Amino acid sequence: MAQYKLHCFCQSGNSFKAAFYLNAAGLDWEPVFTDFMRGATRDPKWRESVNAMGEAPVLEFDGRRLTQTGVILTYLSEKHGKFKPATENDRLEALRWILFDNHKFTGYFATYRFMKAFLPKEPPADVMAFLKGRFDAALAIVEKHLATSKFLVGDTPTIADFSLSGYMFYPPEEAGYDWPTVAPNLAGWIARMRAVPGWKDPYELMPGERIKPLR
Ligand SMILES: N[C@@H](CCC(=O)N[C@@H](CS)C(=O)NCC(=O)O)C(=O)O
Repeated sequence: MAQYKLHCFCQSGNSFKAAFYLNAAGLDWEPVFTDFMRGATRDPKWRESVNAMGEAPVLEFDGRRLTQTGVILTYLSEKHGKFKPATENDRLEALRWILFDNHKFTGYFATYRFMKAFLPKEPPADVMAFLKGRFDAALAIVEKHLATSKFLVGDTPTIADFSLSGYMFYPPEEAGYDWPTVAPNLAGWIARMRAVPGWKDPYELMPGERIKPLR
C-alpha cells in the first residue's frame, strides 16, 4: 500500500497541485478517484468520512487526513524537505503567494474554467464577466512579478509554484486563455514548471473520465 493516498479527479487543478508535488518529490503515493462530476463531494456520507469541507483534494496517510492544498504542500515540504522555501522570509513569501493563489488566482480561474467548460447549463454572462475581470486582475499581478523573478520565490521552485501552477497545464480551449499570447512571463514560468522532473499532464496523472469542453 502506498504511503500517501490522494483523493482527486483529473479535471481538478486543485488536486493537481498536490499530485504534481507528490510526483516531483518522488514520494510513494496513489490516487483515489473522487467522482466529483457525479456529486461525490456533495454526498453527506463523503463529507462525514472524507472531508467535511466538501472539497478535493484530500491527502490520507497514517490514519490522518489533510485538506486544503496550502496545508498539504506545507506539511509535505516540511516533512520531506522538497521544494521547501529556504529561509523564514522565503517561507512567509511562499505563504503570501499561496494565500493569494487560493483566493484570487486559482480561486477565480478554477470557477471561471469550470463554468465555461463543464457546467451543463449556459452560465450567466454577467457572472462570467465578473469572474474573468477578477482573474485578469490577479493575472496582471503575477505577470508583473514574473517579469523579474524566475519562480515565485527566488530562483528555484517552491511549494508556492506548485500551488499557482495547478490549472496552468490544462488545454487552452477549456478556459479560452492562450498563455504565450496574454501573459508571456507566465508562459515562460509554466515552461519552467513543466520541466520539473516528475511533471505529468493532469489528465495522465489523475483518474477520471476526460470530458470535452461543453463550450
Ligand atoms: N482551497 C481549496 C480549494 C479546493 C477546491 O475548491 N476543490 C474543488 C475541486 S477542484 C472542490 O472540491 N469544490 C467543491 C465545491 O466548491 O463545492 C484547496 O486548495 O484545497
